[in-house]
Amino acid sequence: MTSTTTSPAAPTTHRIAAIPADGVGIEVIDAGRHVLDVVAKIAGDFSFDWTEFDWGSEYYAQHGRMMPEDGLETLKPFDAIYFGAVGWENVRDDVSLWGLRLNITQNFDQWANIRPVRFLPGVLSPLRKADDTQLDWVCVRENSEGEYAGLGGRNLAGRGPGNEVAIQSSLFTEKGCERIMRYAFDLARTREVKKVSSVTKSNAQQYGMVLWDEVFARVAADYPDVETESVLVDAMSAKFVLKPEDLSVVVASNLNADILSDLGSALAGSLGLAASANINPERRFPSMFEPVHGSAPDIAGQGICNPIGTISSGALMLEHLGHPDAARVVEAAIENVTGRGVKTRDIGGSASTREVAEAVAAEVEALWRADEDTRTPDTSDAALA
Ligand code: GGG
Repeated sequence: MTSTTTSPAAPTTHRIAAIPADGVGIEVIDAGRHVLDVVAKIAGDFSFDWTEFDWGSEYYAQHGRMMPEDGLETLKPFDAIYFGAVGWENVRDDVSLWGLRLNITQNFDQWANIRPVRFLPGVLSPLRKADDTQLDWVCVRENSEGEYAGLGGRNLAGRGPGNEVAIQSSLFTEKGCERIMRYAFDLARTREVKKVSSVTKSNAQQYGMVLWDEVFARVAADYPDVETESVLVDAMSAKFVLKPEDLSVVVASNLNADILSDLGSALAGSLGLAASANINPERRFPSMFEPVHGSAPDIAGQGICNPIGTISSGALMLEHLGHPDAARVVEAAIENVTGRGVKTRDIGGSASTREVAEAVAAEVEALWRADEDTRTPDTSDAALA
């Protein structure tokens, strides 16, 4: 006789490489992992199998490099990477950045860097209009070329002090521009306000940025349902402050988006709030999730840094791994926790990093239980893959 009962599907295990790296990276990754483990436990249909790597500036002090020579090969089989922050005083900043973070983003072709700008309840924004205006936009950063192409060199040092020259070239390819712009348009279509703002500087940069503008116009023609604008980077920085309610998706080159997204998170209240996903949309390589902030040596090791950017990056990772319900619950938990005033000192509170993480984890648990009856199991292809 054949049994008609079906046993529940075995939980999916996601293999995650954690790279806390430098300074506050260690504290925020610890906090983020705590929340993610609680989410997985309570959701029940997935779990995390963490492998932590001690790569970073201390590793450099011992080995003369930021990560092992075969580090990329080691990372390749993982489902995702959860990254802290890079940069410490013992290693020149360009060496640490290129030796670890950019080594991963560039070689794993994580060409889309998604940086949401979220205004949270209970967090005071320096913008007065944030008090009574709904503000919420996403910076889409071209993450593989542009000003970060790493092309150039230095010469003529031999002529003596004051005579050296350097060239740092930007690289703009039609393919590189087109793929990030299509990503931005596709994202805009999922949002309430269907609009893409392209950030340019084609009045001064007559080659790369003119190509950028031309590709934007061509791609925009395929999305007639999405409103567009093209704004010079200087005007866009003013617009972030003066008319942010006009923004939904902002697509920009590598450097421009890096600067603008810092401005965005400062306007939302703190750099410590900003999340980021470095995505390889083709899924040929693992994608990497990290807070926007750096290693913050001035407060590192004190247990007072803000973990929200890292926890929110964890929500982006959950979404990427096929758990949108879990991602939404983490986002809602963060809102409830800041709304209740459980905040680190950069946003006007007195809670420690760990206290915020524990409060978010407890809130996740409470929200999940409250919503249990209405939630259906996640059976999407991505979740089952
Ligand atoms: N978690 C992000 C991080 O560590 N950033 C360090 C940094 O200096 N980044 C500069 C950049 O990526 O443009």
